[in-house]
This record gives sequence, structure tokens and C-alpha cells, in this order.
Amino acid sequence: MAESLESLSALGTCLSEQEVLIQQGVRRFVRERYLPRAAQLFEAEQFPRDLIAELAALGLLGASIQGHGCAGMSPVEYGLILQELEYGDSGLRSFVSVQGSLAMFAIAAFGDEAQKERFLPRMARGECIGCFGLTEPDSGSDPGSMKTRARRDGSDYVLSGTKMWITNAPFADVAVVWAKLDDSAESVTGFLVERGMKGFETPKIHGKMSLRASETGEIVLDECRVPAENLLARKRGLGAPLRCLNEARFGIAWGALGAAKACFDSALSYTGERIQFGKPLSSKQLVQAELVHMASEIVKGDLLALHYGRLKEKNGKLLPEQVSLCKRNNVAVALDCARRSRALHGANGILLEYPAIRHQLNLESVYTYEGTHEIHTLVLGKALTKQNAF
Ligand code: TGC
Ligand code: FAD
Repeated sequence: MAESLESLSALGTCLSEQEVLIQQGVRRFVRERYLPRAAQLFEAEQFPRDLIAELAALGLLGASIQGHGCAGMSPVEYGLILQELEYGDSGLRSFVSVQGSLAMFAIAAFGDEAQKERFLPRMARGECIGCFGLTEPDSGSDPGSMKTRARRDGSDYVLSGTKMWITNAPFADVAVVWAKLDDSAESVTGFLVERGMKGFETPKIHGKMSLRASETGEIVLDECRVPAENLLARKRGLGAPLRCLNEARFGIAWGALGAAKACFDSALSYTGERIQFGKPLSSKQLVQAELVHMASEIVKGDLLALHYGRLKEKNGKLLPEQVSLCKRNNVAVALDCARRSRALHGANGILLEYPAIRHQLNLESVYTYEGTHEIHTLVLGKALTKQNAF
């Protein structure tokens, strides 16, 4: 079980007492409050909104932000909580990532004091839910090609365009929307679009076979009038949303391993009990080779995340290519572990009764969002060779 991986990596010996306390608290919450419902929520395509207040009470919303009612956790503490959440489901972790690392971080980094005071404390309490609209139907990996436009009109801005695949959008109270003021990527600017503003709709996307326990929607802006005081004025250009993505990608690098650990635990327990050819499957060399492969990759991924987490604590930030390396590696490891775990469960592996297929399907999205695996390969290729292969 999780304990066998932990004794192998001895990761706990590298954590402070406070870090372990935070980890154990979230672990308890996930095991008691989320896991008993995980399969049913996935099947019903439902995010458990009733848990938002509990997530907030644990200090998990905007956890790494300092002040304004946020917990001010360190990068490693933040990574540990996301890992525990994703042990439950990538959808649960996604909710927390988007609320904290994307929506709240954008306001904390690029908003003025009035905007921070207006939104962050309520968002930390889970009374105001945020989403982050960068992707569009024709603009995914290449956000610089976005078509959403904002034009100044008196004391307002008028926004038009469509954002696609937006986590939390169907029930968000505020959307951080990225729009261009002219045709250049340098003019990309963030706007706080609030529920109730005329011309703002967020239809839900149905029929996803992945991240079913997370609500995903469009953001449709039809001449939506937003007051100038809702503009995130402190930074302009594509670098602004990309800075938010660095935060979220770092968290995902930790989180994905939580899903991998759930898959490993299930495979270890299942193969220990399942008898074929007169013996438990886990007594077979080929089965052990699979378990060992998974365990090795998970432990290496943990060490990578911890190393970059400590570096982030020391320097206050990471290079974008370091974040890319960590997200790319750990998500690929997690998806590979989920597939191996599913196979080790045989036919039972396709049932929701076991976590492997749910995590496998979820991780297909995690592999694609926040920069696809290939985009992170290109970021790293560019950093190494100084040649742009986008
Ligand atoms: P490029 O010309 O390279 O850069 C434009 C400007 O941005 C700066 N920059 C960064 N700044 C901070 N952090 C980073 N990681 C940065 N990467 C680039 C760069 O220095 C430049 O600044 P300046 O001042 O010189 O103008 O941009 P490009 O147009 O060639 O695009 C390359 C790249 C890497 C940005 C793009 O390919 C990329 O990252 N694509 C992936 C898009 C993406 O990740 N979208 C995610 C949407 S949000 C989401 O998926 C949420 S899922 C949430 C959940 O449920 O958990
Ligand atoms: P495309 O960019 O069209 O890519 C298609 C394929 O081509 C991929 O394999 C890609 O790697 C490859 N490719 C692209 N460019 C190159 C290249 N230059 N060289 C080689 N290969 C290339 N976005 C948000 O803004 N906010 C959210 O909250 C959000 N939540 C999401 C939730 C879910 C469940 C999902 C699935 C996505 C979410 N996204 C969100 C969108 C996500 O960020 C995009 O899907 C992602 O950036 C990829 O864009 P795309 O789907 O348009 O794929």
C-alpha cells in the first residue's frame, strides 16, 4: 500500500513535521470524504460541490498565496496537498488547481489591492469560485493565436469571443478571461468577468470520458461589458497567463503521482489476493516486474518533484523548462502506471469498482492540459538547443 512506496522512497524523512501533518490531514479527508463516492461521482459526471466548504476549511483554496485569508503554504506543502487530492481523483485536484494556481494566482499576481481584497478572501473561503479562460476552439497549444478581443468603450471594456474546455466554468462566479486589445500577443490582458454580467454564458460540456468528476464548460462572451476596474492591469502579454500556468503545472507534477500511487496500491493489493495457477498473482515474476517498474518510476517522480519543490522554496521560482520537465515526466509516469495497473487487474480492471480505469481515463486529460506532453518536449528542446521547433 502507500506505506510500502513510502518506506522505499523514505520521502517522509525529507519532510518537516508540519509538512507531514498537512499531508496526513488531506489524506484523511480524501480517504474519508472523497474515496467512498469517487466511482459514483465519475459515473454521474458530477463534481461534489458540497465538499467545497470542507476544502476551504482545510486551507486548500489558494493555499500557496500569502495574505488575503489564504494559507500561505510553501511549494512543497502545496505539492503534497495536490498529491493527496489526486490520489482521490484528478477532477478533485483540478478544482483546487484552477481555483488556487490559476484564478486566485492571476488576481494575486496581476490584480490591484482593491481586486485582491474583493476576491481573494471570498475565494479562499470557497464562497466565490473562479475559472481561467485561455484556450479557445481554434487556439489550444498556441494561445498567442487567440481570437477573443476586448475594446475600450468609455469606462468599460467590451469582450467578444469563445473560450473552450474551461474547468469550473459552468458554476464559476468569476472568470479570469484572457483577451487581446489588438492583434498582437503583447496585448493579451486578463479580465475579471463576473457571473451576471450581460453577454456572459458558460454552457457545460457533456459526454467527456475523462475528468468526469470535474465540470468543464465553454465561456461565451457576446459583447460582454466589463468595467475597467475589472482589468488585471499589472502585466500585459502572453507571459502573464503563462506565469499562472507555471504555478499550476508545478502542482500537477506532484498531483499526477497521487493518481499513480492509487493505481499502484490497487495493483499490489489485487495481485496479492487474486489466485491464478494456484498462487497469488503477486508471486509471479512478470507481475513483480510490473510492480517494481511502477514503484521505481513513482519514487523517481517523487524525488524530482521534491527537488524542484525545494528549489522553488529557495529561489522563489523555477525556470519554465524545469516546470516543463517535471510536469512532462510525472504525468507520463502516472499515465503509464495507470495503464499497467489496469492490465494487472485483468477484466476487473475495466470496472469502476477499482480505481485504475478511472485514473487512466482522467490522466489522458492531464497529459493534454496545461501544455501537452509534446509542447513540454518542445519547451525543453528549445531550452537545450536554443532552437525553436514549435
Ligand atoms: P513565446 O514567444 O515563447 O512566449 C511569449 C511570451 O511569454 C513568455 N513565456 C513565459 N513566461 C512565463 N512562464 C512561461 N512558462 C513562459 N513561456 C513563455 C515569453 O518569454 C514571452 O515573453 P515576452 O515578454 O518576450 O513577450 O510564445 P509562443 O507563442 O511561441 O508559445 C509557446 C508556448 C510555450 C507559450 C506555448 O506553446 C504553450 O505553453 N502552450 C501551451 C498552452 C497551455 O498550456 N495552455 C493551458 C491552458 S490552461 C489549462 O489547461 C488548465 S487545465 C486546469 C486543470 O483542470 O487543472
Ligand atoms: P492542439 O493544440 O490542437 O494539439 C493537438 C495535438 O497536436 C496535440 O497532441 C499537441 O501536442 C500537438 N501539437 C500542437 N502543436 C504542436 C507542434 N508545434 N508540434 C508538434 N505537435 C504539436 N484550458 C484553459 O484555458 N482553462 C482550463 O481550465 C482548461 N481545462 C481543461 C480541462 C480539460 C478536461 C481539458 C481536456 C482541457 C482543458 N483546457 C483548459 C484546455 C487545454 O489546455 C488544451 O486542451 C491544451 O492546451 C491543448 O490544446 P488543444 O486541445 O487545442 O490541442
